[in-house]
Amino acid sequence: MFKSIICKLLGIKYPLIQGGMAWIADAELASAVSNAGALGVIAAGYAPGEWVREEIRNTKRLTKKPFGLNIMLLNPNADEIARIAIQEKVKVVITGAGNPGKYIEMWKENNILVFPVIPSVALAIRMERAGVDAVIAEGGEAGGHVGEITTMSLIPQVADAIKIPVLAAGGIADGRGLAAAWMLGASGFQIGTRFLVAYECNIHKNYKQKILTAKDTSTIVTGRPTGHPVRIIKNRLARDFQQLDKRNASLEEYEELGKNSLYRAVREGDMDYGSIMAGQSAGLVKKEQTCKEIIEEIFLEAKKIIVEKGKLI
Ligand code: TUI
Repeated sequence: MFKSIICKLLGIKYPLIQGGMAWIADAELASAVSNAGALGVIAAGYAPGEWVREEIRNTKRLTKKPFGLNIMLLNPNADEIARIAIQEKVKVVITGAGNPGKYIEMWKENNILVFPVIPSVALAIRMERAGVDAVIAEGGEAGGHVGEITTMSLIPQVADAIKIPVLAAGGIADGRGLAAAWMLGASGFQIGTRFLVAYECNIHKNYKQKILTAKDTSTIVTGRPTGHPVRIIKNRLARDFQQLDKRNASLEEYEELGKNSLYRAVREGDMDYGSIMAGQSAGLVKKEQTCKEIIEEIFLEAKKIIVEKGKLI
């Protein structure tokens, strides 16, 4: 069950990709996810190229299974990282926060699979035409930089609009969400928030605690006027960003407030002025587990639900 085209394309057991969380998704997390049979992903985030190269090499030491590299296209080093993906023979590149059009030909010539994250049908169509292998359609429930359309509405519309495989992201944290996304037409999934509390996830314990105690209403999207809206857990930083949103502040003011804020949350555990990126599904995340336990539990639950609900029809 859930054996899909994505398993075949990537050479993995479960059609699940770990979200490419900036400052968070390192070699340890990526290799743990890959060793458990899904696709682990290193997040380049805002990191320099040399850090990315090192993490790719470290991941290769920690797993013999396939893994991916997430390139966040707002990174000023994106061009260099795009070339590092080729030099280091990465199997699959996932892109976020922009249109990867200018890199696609070069990656495809080097036999790299390309899975862009897209927030709309229009971009999905453009990406299919540009020759990508699959798209990750991400609903606005996701954490971090988000689009406006919800997963429930986005997945079936993207699935109808293109022929290449669609992976669903945003709001999925358990077997119920995964089963629902499968029914909407997804042949694979991306999960970020639930992996934040994995034992193999190297973030500050305060960050994990925030996820474990989050409720349905704990997150908020700020920064819409900048064109780069971001979903984070509500705290003093979120409140100050909201003030900027209200008075149409300048980009410089956003930059000043946001500077190093993700690092402050992830590494220093600053829960007041750190940027605690998380999806709305944080309210579903109640316990720390290994990546293997998380993955196996989600797929077992999804399978049970589909079988049991099927009997009612
Ligand atoms: O990229 C993400 N999530 C992220 S990136 C990030 S780092 C960051 N920090 C502060 C501000 C901005 C970024 C934290 N979380 N998810 C994938 C994603 N991609 N969501 C939305 C998009 C997207 C948006 C516009 C993809 C393509 C796109 O194209 C616009 C265009 O250029 O056509």
